[in-house]
Amino acid sequence: ETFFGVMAQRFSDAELQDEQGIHVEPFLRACASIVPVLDKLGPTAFAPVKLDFVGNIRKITQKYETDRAAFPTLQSIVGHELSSGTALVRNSTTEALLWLRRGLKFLLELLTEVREGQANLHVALSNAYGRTLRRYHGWVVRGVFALALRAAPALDGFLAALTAREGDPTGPEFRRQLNRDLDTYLGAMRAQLGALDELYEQNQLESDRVV
Ligand code: 6S8
Repeated sequence: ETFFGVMAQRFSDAELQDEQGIHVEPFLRACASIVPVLDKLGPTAFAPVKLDFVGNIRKITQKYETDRAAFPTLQSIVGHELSSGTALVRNSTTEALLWLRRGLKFLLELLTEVREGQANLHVALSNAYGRTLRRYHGWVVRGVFALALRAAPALDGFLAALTAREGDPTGPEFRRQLNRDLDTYLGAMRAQLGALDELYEQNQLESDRVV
């Protein structure tokens, strides 16, 4: 059994609602469910990555909790900030979601590389990074990525972190199950990120500012 079989909440459990609204709670739970794998892979080496990722989940949660009824979907939160003119201010929820979304795109690309058979995790990580986060990072943050890359395990270690229990086999049967789980997981993730892309493009919330 793979991690995807036992994780608390998957993107595939947070189905897209009418008019492509993404419900806040299942989406944020699906994001939070990724964190245990990061902890398993390297609590120290990936601490900055985790801090950033969890920080953005927390920022969106806090906004959501100010008025759950008014904010059923991510779109409703961004829409509210757009109409009050606060979407583009520093530390807005729209900004937190922008970065959360970028991190998820990185993960989507990484897992897609693995699903498609990339046997070298470092290559998969570099490819995913080059296609997603790298363009938004200045040299300091690129250095943080380089350090994370050095701390990353080989593919076997990564796959071991994706087993549900200690001692699960990483043989062909596990791999087949993992591929099936990834197809479901990545399909749902791609759909939700696509809906968020649309939200950000339509409202010109995309930014190419480098951090
Ligand atoms: C901007 C920026 N955030 C921040 O400055 C950067 C932080 C450090 C990121 C380094 C990049 C490293 C990525 C490599 C990951 C390697 C994993 C290795 C696994 C083997 C923004 O920050 C704030 O977010 C925003 O709130 C606001 O304050 O300007 C704004 C103001 O600044 C980023 O670039 C976002 C980086 C997010 C990376 C998240 C990746 C986590 C996802 C998954 C990792 C792998 C998990 C394992 C598989 C799980 C299977 C289910």
